This record gives sequence, C-alpha cells and structure tokens, in this order.
Amino acid sequence: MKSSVNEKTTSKTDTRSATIVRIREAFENAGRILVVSHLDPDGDALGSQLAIGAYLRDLGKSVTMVRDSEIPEKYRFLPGVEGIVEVSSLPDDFAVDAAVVLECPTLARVGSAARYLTDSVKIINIDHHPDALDLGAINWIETTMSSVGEMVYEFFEAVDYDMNSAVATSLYTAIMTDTGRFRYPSTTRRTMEIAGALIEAGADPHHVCDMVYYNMRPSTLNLTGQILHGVEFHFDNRVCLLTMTREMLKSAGAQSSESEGMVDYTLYSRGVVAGALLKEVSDRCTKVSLRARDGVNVAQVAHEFGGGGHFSAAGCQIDLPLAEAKAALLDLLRKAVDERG
Ligand SMILES: [Mn+2]
Repeated sequence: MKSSVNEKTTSKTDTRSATIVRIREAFENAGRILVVSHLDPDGDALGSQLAIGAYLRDLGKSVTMVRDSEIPEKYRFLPGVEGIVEVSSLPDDFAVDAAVVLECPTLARVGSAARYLTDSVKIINIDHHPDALDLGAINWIETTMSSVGEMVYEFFEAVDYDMNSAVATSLYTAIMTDTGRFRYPSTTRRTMEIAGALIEAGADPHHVCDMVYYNMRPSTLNLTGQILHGVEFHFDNRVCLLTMTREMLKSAGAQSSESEGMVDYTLYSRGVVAGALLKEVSDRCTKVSLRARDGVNVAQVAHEFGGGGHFSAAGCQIDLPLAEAKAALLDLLRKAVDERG
C-alpha cells in the first residue's frame, strides 16, 4: 500500500494543546510552506492566512501565501495582503514540504492551488466549520470557535509568539468579521479577551471597523439599495428573501463581490428566523447565502443543494435559473422553519 504523510488522525480525540504541539513540530520540520484559505475569501480566511504567513516567516520558513480569487476591496487595507499571490503566478515546478489549509471543509474549497497538495505534502488543516473533514495529516477542528482567527491566536499564545501590530490587525479583522462584529452566539468572553489582547498588540478597532464596513464604493451602496428594494417576506414573515440579478449589478456598475455580507439584512426585521440572498450568476446557476436564528438549521438546507456551512450561516449553489432556484429554496426553507415549530 502506498504510504502517505497524510494518514488520517482523529481530531476530536486530540486535545488542543497536543494538536498545537504537533503543528509546531510540523512547521519546524518543513522548509517550504504553503498557506492557503478558501475561494471567495472572507475576513477570517485572509486575516488568518496573513497571520500564519507572518509567523512562519518569523520562524525563518520559505512561505508562499496563495489565492485563487480576487481579494475583496474591503480587505485590501490588511497589512501585507499584496503578498498573497495568485495561483497562476506560481512557477510550474512550484513545490512545498507542508501546507496550512485554513477553513476549507474540503480540498475543493482551496481552488486550483489544491494541485500543489500532493501526497508528499504534509497538510495542516485548521478549521471551525462543522462540516470540516479530516483532510490533513494534522486536523485541528474546533467547531465552537468563533473564527479560525481566534484559533490562530490560541496557537500564537501557546507557542509564545510575539506578534507585531500587523499580525494583530489581521487577527482582529478575522475575528471581528467572523463574529458579525462580536454579535454571533459564537462570541464568548474568551473572544472578547482575545480582541482586547489584539488591541493591546496594536490592532486599532476603530480603523479596522471603518475600513471593513464604512468604506463602501458608491456602487456598493447603490447595489444595496436595489437589493433591499426587492425584499420579500414569506411564511408569516418568518422567511426573508433578497435577490440580486445581473441587471442590478449592471445598473449599479457593481461587481458581484460587492454583495458580500448583504444577506445579513435578511435578519434585520422581527420574526424572521431564516433569510436568503439569491444571486443570479447565469441562466442556469444561482448562488445562495443563508442565515438563520432561533434554532433554524440552514446548513441542512445548503446540504440539500450540495453546499455547506454552519447551523445558522451557510451557502450553496443551485444549478437552476433564478425563479426556479427560488421556488426550490423556498420549499426547503418552509420545511426548515416548520421543523423548528
Ligand atoms: Mn471562519
């Protein structure tokens, strides 16, 4: 049988500190390390990637941070973000000894950088998604953590890493965005303590919040207006739907990525327990972002369409035109909110 360094381990039985020791050892034993997060990266993906990348460089490693998507404009203020290179810019003979894979439940989420994750590459998988697979040689999966950024902070504290203000800013951004500005139930006392420690280490909470949330392009606000104008309520106002068409993008002069986070508006009104933003991608493809509260499980809804995510925040792609995708989705959302009672 072919041996691989990526023998499966059971993350659930490992304690956090034992896992951290193993990760630290893996870093020490590797010369060239790839750091990668998921397609369509969010603040947690980018902030955690930058922080791990900086730490590994400080360890003296040859580090490559790679991406297979554009970096959303609101995260371009992150210190060192220009150092995350496009996969296509890597040389043909590019190779690494180890790879840190951040919040990718499956390797498909890595995008085309997955081609460098060959059998000889030791994969260190760090994730907080409930549907995370043990895809690495080391799998650190903690689904109760608010963010991978919070996990990376715990790692840094355990290994006594003296982070600079750039790293603190990256991790603060990761945690702030993945907790919905410290609002989601995953936000704990520890999350707040870590946020405080990051401020102490040089993160500026006012600056980070302004750069992420109060720095929109006019086209983004225009697109927001159009999307909100089409708001729909279903099933006694328990489900709120928003829709983004290609026509809206055109008339606002906006990119699709400018709709990031708009799904959150679906939970702004009282009584709503599940919300969705449907994004028309093409005549046969609709992307869906889902949000829920009060015990409604939208991860299950996303799974029905081959997607995934958290209990109360998930996403999927439906290979149907917008109107048909909406009908199929509403059918499942009705079941999801009825199940909760
Ligand atoms: Mn995350």
